[in-house]
Amino acid sequence: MSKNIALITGVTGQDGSYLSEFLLAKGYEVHGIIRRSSVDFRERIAHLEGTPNFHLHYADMGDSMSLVKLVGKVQPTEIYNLAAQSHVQVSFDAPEFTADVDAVGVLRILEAVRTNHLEKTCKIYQASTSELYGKVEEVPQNEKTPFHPYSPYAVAKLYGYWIIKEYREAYDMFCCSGILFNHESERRGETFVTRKITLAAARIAQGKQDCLYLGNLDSLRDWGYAKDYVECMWLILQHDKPEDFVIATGVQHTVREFATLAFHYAGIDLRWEGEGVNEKGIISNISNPSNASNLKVGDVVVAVSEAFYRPTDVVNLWGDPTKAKNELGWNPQTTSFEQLVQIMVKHDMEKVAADHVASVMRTNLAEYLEKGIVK
Ligand code: NAP
Ligand code: F7E
Repeated sequence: MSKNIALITGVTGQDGSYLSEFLLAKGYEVHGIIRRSSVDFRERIAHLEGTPNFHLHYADMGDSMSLVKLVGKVQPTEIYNLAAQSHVQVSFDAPEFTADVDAVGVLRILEAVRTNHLEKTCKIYQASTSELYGKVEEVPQNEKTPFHPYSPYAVAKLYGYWIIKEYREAYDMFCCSGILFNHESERRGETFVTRKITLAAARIAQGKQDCLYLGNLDSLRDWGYAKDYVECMWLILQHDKPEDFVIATGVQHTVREFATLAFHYAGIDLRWEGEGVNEKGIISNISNPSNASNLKVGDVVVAVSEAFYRPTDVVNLWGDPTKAKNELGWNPQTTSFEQLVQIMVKHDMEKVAADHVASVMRTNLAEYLEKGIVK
């Protein structure tokens, strides 16, 4: 039997790290693309480095030659194209870079496969996104819902979606899009709204931060757990024919609801007062007071800042995962919204506490060294 060899672009990201673990557990040889950075600690995959079937290679989505050479060297049977400038708000500040990596980058991967004559043996998964629905034309959204991208990120991803479809039809390649709705985890980047909230709730509960500033609290998202979603990426490539799938939980919540629940799990109940930019999250009850915090009922711990409003914002994402459920046998309710928030808050409460202990130890050590107590 031929060996399963996966090449993952974006291996250092949230999804890349979970997908690597998933594929290694299935016996795959996993190759990941990394790029040079001045800080070489790759936090999300550090625990995998040194694993016999796990290999990292330098390349870049902006560098065709590096991709062609790497695809030729690795001879993958499956490529998971997860690399992207994935932050919607950042795409307004760096639209050209976003287009290069998120749009033309997809083309570069497809051409790297063709240049190496692997189009009949290598399947390709493309990380498409619910942001394609943008200024939504129907709710909930499924595989037939028209697209209306509403940010430079979404427009770039739309090119990726269509070029994948084009190569499938023109060259009979097994390439597919997973149209994934927001998926979060304790490994989520710290500037996405969910992780920003869970980290801030943990810091505020432990007296390390006074207030959390957010943008649009009314925005609706269909949030799932990233660990559950990487299974779908694999299932899409194991399907008998190449097709696109919506991956979502089918349940919608506002940013405000996410924040209310996250603070609750951190021991702080909130009530909301005011509207728009004047809305505030105010403490109504403290169930788990930390010695380190001086919090009291009535304190404002969440406020709105216009700095986090977007020139155009996608405000009503709600996915219909029926096709994935019926054709891939995937369960969209493996982890509930409540469980997801709880997992993230528990992780961040522990992280903030551990960071505090580490900082106290560093301070003590510096003092002991200065006084000559330790040498
Ligand atoms: P992420 O945590 O932001 O990870 C992005 C990855 O892309 C990182 O490994 C990053 O490398 C890499 N990358 C960026 N530019 C690159 C370049 N020029 N060359 C090589 N690698 C580059 O994103 P994620 O949340 O795991 O998402 C994975 C994919 O799914 C992305 O394509 C995203 O757009 C898409 N998506 C995500 C969601 C979601 O809710 N998470 C939903 C739908 C679609 P560095 O570590 O070096 O920066
Ligand atoms: O924003 C609102 C914001 O940045 C969610 C990426 O993985 O999922 C992600 O994109 C909502 C938006 O994710 C803040 O305006 C309010 O309406 O967490 P986010 P996103 O833009 O949905 C999709 C599916 C992807 O494909 C992307 O790669 O929350 N919001 N206040 C805020 N958002 C942020 N970041 N920060 C705030 O303070």
